[in-house]
Amino acid sequence: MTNQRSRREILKGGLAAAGLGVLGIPEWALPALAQGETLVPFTDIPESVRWETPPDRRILDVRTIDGPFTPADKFATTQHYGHPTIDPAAFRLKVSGLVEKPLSLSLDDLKRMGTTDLVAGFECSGNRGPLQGLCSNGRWTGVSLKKVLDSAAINASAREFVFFGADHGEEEVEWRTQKFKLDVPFGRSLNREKAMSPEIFLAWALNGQPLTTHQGAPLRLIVPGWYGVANVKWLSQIHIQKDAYTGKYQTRWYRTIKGEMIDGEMKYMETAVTHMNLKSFIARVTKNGGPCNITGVVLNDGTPIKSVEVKVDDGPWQPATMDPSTKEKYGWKLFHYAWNNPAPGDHTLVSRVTDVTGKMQPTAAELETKKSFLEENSQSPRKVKIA
Ligand SMILES: Nc1nc2c(c(=O)[nH]1)N[C@H]1C(S)=C(S)[C@@H](COP(=O)(O)O)O[C@H]1N2
Ligand SMILES: [Mo]
Repeated sequence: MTNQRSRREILKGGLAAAGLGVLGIPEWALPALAQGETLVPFTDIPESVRWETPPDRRILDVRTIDGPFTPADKFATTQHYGHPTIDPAAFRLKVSGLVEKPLSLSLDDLKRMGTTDLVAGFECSGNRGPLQGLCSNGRWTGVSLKKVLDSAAINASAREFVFFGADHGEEEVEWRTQKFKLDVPFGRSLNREKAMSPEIFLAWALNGQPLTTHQGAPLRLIVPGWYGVANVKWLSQIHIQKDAYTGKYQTRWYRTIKGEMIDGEMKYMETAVTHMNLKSFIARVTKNGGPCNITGVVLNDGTPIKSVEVKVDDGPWQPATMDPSTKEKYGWKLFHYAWNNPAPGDHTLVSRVTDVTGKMQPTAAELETKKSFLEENSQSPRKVKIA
């Protein structure tokens, strides 16, 4: 038995036990296939993948992507402290600190401040190949954060805007030779300029339905074009201060350590995880008789896209076509590539995206000096088998 064969047999066995089809996903979860169309199997799915994830986490099976919006019950989801319990009737968003008018707003108060839609997709900064399942795209309904902040009358001295979730946990906080165990909320901050920019959004609905607990009900922050961690769920308080916020998930966990050549010397620099780096990946391959159709996803910070190319095995880069249904600035973009008459056997497929500034998705080799695993946006190969 070859390695590959045994891996596939094991995968099959495990899936049968879980009551799933050979593809590892319930039949109803698959997008409709055209008549005569079949899904081409990926052969690089790690044995360790658990499609049946714990109830508060979920990866998106990217093979099910068939349109611009991810349904709420498939939307990728994760967090650090589990789900908090919030009574929506008693819920108030507090705005405190360096403001003339501290606020305590119910969801209805917020809705009266205006209701607009924003299409935004994001990925967790830990998302990576081959599965790339920690990303999704949605149509959010809510209000511009700036409207809320303007009504609180922000003090001129305000510099740092801290967003706290209702979720919390015990953390060890070190000071000099002392260690304290403190119960702290999940918090993330934005500087004044970013917090006051008009696209920052407070959302109470996804795809036309109230947020579920998984997505941060009743209210979450959306920082369009930034990695998932910025989008604070179960948002309960905005505290405005002068000093930099130094919570664990602000200044320690969501950092990238990467070597850069500066004046001929390698310097290891640490940067904050903020806007999404330019990424594309192949999500799904289908076959209709001879030809195959490859569908993929582009995520970035909203900079317009110039092109996506696809490479089959050692062939040349070939242009893919952008899907006209995904044109929103901060939404993910889908692309398609017609792979005509692929030979039976194993193949490697990879995509790369270029934006209008000329920036191109890096190769894995170009990211070699990145020591921490977040912000992994390199070209992401997939392996398939044509029957
Ligand atoms: N309150 C709160 N918000 C949070 C987190 C958290 O732990 N607590 N995790 C962040 C991270 S790391 C990610 S990737 C996204 C995930 O959002 P989703 O579950 O809607 O995909 O939520 C972000 N917002
Ligand atoms: Mo994340």
